Amino acid sequence: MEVRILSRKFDIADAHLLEVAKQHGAYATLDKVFAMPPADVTDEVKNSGLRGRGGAGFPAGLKWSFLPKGVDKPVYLTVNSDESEPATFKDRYILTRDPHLLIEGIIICCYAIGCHDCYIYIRGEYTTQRKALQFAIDEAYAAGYLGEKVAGHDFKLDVTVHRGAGAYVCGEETALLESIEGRKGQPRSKPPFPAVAGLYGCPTIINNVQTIASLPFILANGAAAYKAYGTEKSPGTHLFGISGHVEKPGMYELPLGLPLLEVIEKMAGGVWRGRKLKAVIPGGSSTPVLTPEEAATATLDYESMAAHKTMFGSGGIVVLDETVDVVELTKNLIDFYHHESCGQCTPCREGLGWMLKIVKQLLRGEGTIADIELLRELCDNIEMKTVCVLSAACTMPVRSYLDKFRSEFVAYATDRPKPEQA
Ligand code: L3W
Repeated sequence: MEVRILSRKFDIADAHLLEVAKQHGAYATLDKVFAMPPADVTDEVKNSGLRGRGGAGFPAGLKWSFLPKGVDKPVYLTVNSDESEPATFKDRYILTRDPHLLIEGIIICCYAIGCHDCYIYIRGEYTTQRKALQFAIDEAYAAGYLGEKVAGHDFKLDVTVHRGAGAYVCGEETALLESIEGRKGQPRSKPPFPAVAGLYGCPTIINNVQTIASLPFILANGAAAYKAYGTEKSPGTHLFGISGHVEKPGMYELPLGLPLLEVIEKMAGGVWRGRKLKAVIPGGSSTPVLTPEEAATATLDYESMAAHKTMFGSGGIVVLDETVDVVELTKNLIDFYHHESCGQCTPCREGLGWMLKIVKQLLRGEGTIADIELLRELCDNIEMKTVCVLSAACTMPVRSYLDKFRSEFVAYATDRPKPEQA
């Protein structure tokens, strides 16, 4: 099932070092790329159908083409390396095991969009990853792949790593820009989209690490070679992180479109300890949960996940076995998003705290059926009433837990002994 495009060098010893990476083809596409007009590079990416790998799946080449023409302002590339979505751990493999793949992708993107200053925004907790990345950047400067003349071509490019300080919301693209500019990471209203007015008010492309790391293969082998993997609307490969109650949790690069349960079974060894499957979170904590029946018909691509009323997300699959208490899980989830709310919008700041109180009340045996209804109502009233999607990233999965595992919430509101009876 596995395909090695992004992960080709992951198991090669010392592939994070320039010398070893070059022996295995790093930077080999650059001469070809610099011989192409920048617009042709964008077209190749457009034709490949590559979609943004941060969670939203927006077509990468299309995003680049939103950059305004003839504006007398610098264009920036910002690589979103914040990777804070719970259960998501794909980009850190690239950052530590093949950082030169990312740098090569950055050069390709910057050439295509006419950018001479790239910022990589990396989450503060990624200490090892930042060191590996900075080491690779320093090596790339020393070898002439970054700096005044990239790989000997008449193209200047500087790359700067900017560390976050541990806020989940800074993975949201406009909060990320605020943070780079030195302000508190609070999302901006969109439009204008960053492609029009982003970093320091200038046109800015923001792409995820994995999106950018996919570019060397596409430019080396052509859009058709990339489209040979995956499905028509979800082409290519993705790094899937499978965690939770499986025998072999880990990172697997797979073409999109494979059956979800087959992947869990064949790659991750199935549900651990011979237990039964209770549910699957398909793409990071923000994505609505799938029951075993739904998971049985879902495939790992954007369209199938949308058809199952969830999202493909960030490729972070979490398998939950029969022992999971869904009400406890819901509490953990709300607790996380409530803690990470930037506080800018009242429905998110106050509403998530309210939701947390209700679930805690249920767990203490002090909740009622009316509280369950209220929780559901709050989800509807908070979602899409805020500047960014952080609140929806909480309410969408919570609604799915409430709707699909209602009996567990009801049990806490009725069957369980109240504390004084216990
Ligand atoms: C120009 C237009 N640009 C859209 C751009 C926009 C952005 C991209 C996608 O949230 C999701 C979220 C999380 N002109 C444009 C345009 N764009 N229309 O396209 O935009 P959007 O708004 O659909 O999504 P988003 O705000 O980027 C991302 C979900 O991902 N998620 C989060 C994962 C988090 C990680 C992590 O920690 N690394 O992966 C997981 O499911 O809930 O729905 O660039 O500017 N007309």
